Amino acid sequence: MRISLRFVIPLAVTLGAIAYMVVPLVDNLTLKWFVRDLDIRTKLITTAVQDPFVELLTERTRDKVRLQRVQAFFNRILQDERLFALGFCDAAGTLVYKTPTLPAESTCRPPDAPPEETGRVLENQRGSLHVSSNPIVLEGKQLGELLIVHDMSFIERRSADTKKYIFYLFAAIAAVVALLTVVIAELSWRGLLAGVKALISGDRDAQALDGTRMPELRPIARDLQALVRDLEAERRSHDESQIGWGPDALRRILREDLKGDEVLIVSNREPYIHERRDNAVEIRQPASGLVTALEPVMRACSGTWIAHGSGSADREAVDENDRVRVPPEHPAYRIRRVWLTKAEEQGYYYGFSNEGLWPLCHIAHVRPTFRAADWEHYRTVNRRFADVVVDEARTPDPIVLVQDYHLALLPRLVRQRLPRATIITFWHIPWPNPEAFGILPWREAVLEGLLGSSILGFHTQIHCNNFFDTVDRFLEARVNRETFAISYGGESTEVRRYPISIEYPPAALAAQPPVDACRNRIRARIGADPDLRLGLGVDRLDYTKGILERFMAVERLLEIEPRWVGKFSFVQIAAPSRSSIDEYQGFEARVRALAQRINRRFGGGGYQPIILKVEHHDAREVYAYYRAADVCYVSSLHDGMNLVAKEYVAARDDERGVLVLSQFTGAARELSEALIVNPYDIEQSAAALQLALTMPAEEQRARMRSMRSLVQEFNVYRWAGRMLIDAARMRHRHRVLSSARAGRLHVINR
Ligand code: ADQ
Repeated sequence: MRISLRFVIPLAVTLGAIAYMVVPLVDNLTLKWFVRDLDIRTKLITTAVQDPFVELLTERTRDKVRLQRVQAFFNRILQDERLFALGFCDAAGTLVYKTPTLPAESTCRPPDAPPEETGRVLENQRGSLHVSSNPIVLEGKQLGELLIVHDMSFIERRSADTKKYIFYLFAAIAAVVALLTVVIAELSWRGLLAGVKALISGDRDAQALDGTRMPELRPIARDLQALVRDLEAERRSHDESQIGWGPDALRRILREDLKGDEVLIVSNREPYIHERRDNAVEIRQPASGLVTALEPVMRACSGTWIAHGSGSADREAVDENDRVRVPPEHPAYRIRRVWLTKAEEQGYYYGFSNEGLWPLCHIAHVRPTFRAADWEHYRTVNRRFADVVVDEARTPDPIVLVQDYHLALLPRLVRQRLPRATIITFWHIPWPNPEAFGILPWREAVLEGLLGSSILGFHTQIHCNNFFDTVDRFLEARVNRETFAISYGGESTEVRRYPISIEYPPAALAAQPPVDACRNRIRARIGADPDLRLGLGVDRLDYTKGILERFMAVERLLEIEPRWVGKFSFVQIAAPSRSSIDEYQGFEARVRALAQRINRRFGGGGYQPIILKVEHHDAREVYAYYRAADVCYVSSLHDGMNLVAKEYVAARDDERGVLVLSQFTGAARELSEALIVNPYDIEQSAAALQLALTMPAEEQRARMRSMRSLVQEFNVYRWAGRMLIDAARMRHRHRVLSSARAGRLHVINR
């Protein structure tokens, strides 16, 4: 229907135009051309008859004889079928000779009339006649004028024929034009639709191609793209909020959005460590936020986790390819272990990563140490990890999730060898401002390494912004803060905020007894009265966690509120960490000394205000402490996120307990119902502890409920899922671009 209208309308319009404009125009033109032809013909005839006619006019004879001879002469000339009549006007303007056909309207011109350039057209009952007056001259003297009258009926006949043919011709052209209009309209409509669809689908690469094919779309493309991006973002956030985020959602993304594509995780720390104790091999999970976060992802996608084999029995546990399937009880994925020498581990892990990058990125007033030898080890180990990634990859375009500051050079190394891989790097610690980062002697190399990533993630927007500022300062890169992308060396890296979280509900919560039972059990374990109010700190023993400041706040609380002496204790669970580094040994010593001093000052008779447990705990054990504590104090001096804060909230299904949280954690940006403090401000922190210990149950419940729903909604599956969804979107775009390119090459090659 649409197509037939597109055909009929242009056809009707064209035929109308022929009838009302083309035919009269053609009529007029052909008449003009024929009149001009007749003028020329007349002149030819005049020239041809001039001499014999002059002879006739001037011969000495009687008038009657001359009349007969002229009549005969005229009759001979009139044998030409187009000539209709002839006449002769003498010099005085009197008609002297004429054929009987000469119409009365063909009169002689006055003797002094200027010569005629063209003939006149006369209409009489016979039709149209062409009349022209042609001078007959003898030796420069005009004898008179020869009237030559042409019959124009043949012109009308021809004109009618011409009109007919022209009408047919134009009708045929109209039909072709109408047909072409239909085809072109259909094609360009489809093209336009395809262009708009490409824009709407958010396919920037396809848009670029269509943009070159359809330059008319370019002016609106940018606006449309911005609109589409907004709509897409809105749709994504809408969709995201609709998803019930759990292992099934991740599996669905991996299956549907990523079509079961290969996933590799690369991190320094392995999720399971095999240790030899006495004569047995023990398997333990390290106290690491990173492992806590990524283990559920790996379980969901059954991929490969590449990590440093650091356990004393790790080599015994692997197969001939250095692989081991985990978790031990229900194997769901595999670890590929990377072996390092003692010197490499020392230089790469303890040296450059933890004495260099860690203090560089955390504002905790510990000076970073940069040694050239450590840097060399760091480069060597990053290359070795890259080799293993390439070795483990079964496809040319795996999704590689690179974890943390130990592997800053890896993204570029992998990109060079697997250019089609989607590399998502997540930086778990803060990113400093350019001034702070600028002291790193190999700052450009680290930045270049990270910019090998397809996507680079941080916990907070501040860290993303600091990264943009740093790249802007030290590299010749194009930083686009509107699209959150950095272009460097012809490649693009999207820099995004992905606040990490925890599994919800946490697996370690599943077998927990009720809160009251946990309270009693924990108090019994520390040899305390069941009514003792309990504060809790859970950390790796690290100077960034603010453990000293935390103890000082407890001390200050006991000073200003002595009623808590004997009635309140603070349990610090501190997992030993990086203990071969001097700074950490010194820190542990300072923590122990401060705890002892406070205990000496306020303790006695079995009561200890600070209960310090420097040891690793099983996750279930940690959760039992969370459930038993009245207050949990997270006092980090600087922390990317801090998962302890979220774990405490998740553990409190009784909606009781108070979280005191440092403003310098990423978590403080999300858990605003916590009591937010500056841990350097001991007075304020002590006041917050006091407030927590005296907070009415209703207020505790309201705050806890709100934080729990946030952690539930924004759990670790959502953190990983958002990255995977973004990776899927990016891969889809690249596929469209590649197939468009292939199509183009195909056309060019033909
Ligand atoms: P971490 O600095 O390790 O993580 P955090 O986020 O608090 O810090 O995670 C620590 C994890 O270890 C928690 O799951 C906690 O339960 C566990 N843990 C701590 N002490 C323990 C102990 N004694 N025994 C057993 N388990 C213990 C880094 C960054 C953080 C970021 C995470 C995740 O420094 O800012 O939140 O990565 O990205």
